[in-house]
Amino acid sequence: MGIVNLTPDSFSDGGRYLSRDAALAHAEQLMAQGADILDLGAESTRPGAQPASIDEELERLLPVIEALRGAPAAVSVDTRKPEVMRQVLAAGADLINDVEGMRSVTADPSGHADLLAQMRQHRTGLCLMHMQGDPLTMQENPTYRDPVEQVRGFLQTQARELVGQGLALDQIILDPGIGFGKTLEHNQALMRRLGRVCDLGMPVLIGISRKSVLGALTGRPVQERLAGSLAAALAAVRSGAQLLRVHDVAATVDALRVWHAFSEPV
Ligand code: HH2
Repeated sequence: MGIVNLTPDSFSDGGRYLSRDAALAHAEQLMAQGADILDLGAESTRPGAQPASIDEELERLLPVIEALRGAPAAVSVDTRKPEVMRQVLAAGADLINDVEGMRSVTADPSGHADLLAQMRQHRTGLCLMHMQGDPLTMQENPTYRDPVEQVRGFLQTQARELVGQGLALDQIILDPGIGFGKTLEHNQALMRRLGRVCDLGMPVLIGISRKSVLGALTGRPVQERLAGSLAAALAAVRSGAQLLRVHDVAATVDALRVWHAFSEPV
């Protein structure tokens, strides 16, 4: 999954692909490099980020989704807002990636009956991510009794709720949410014991590309985290991840090819 940020303020490339044309050129490049999914995001969720309005998100997303109709990659939209989900699905998006794990929908399923129906009908893929708190404050003092079991429990509950609302299990992808309300130790525990999330029986996605956890381990600024990102991607795959959300698609594809060629099948 290649990242296309249509934001002014994402942590590593905010502002670079704000215009429709710049975003499309970037999307084309990521597909040529081997991305199977494009993840379009119009609201940064980095720690401390300010929320975007529904209109701002839609103004940034809709022209790009329309231009990507018929593209060889699936189009995912990274959004927390049910109204944005509704409109991007109507415009042709294939997947919804919600960093809040669809909490707003499961808290009020009857209020979102039309969105759930749309997702059932189109067999929309749905990535449920775990986040403690919200982006404004999540890194202030994240605390867990047991991060792995709590994250697993949250993802299991959300997936069950949605299956209870008629979505199929094979529409759902799980993501422990590296860096979202988590210290280095929490992230490390989740990466090392990812099997506890994989054993829920749904594909697992990891987004760790260029994140500050890599800065904490290497001392490198965001522009110098490619080696760390590749090592983390391989560690995630070895632990059972089936999808990787990355900025550097070409380098990740190469790393995976070589690693698969020389590894025992897992
Ligand atoms: N991380 C970010 C955004 N969306 N979605 C999923 N499923 N998993 C992630 O780990 C994830 C995500 C980070 O967002 P942001 O800070 O805006 O930057 P970028 O989009 O460049 O990664």
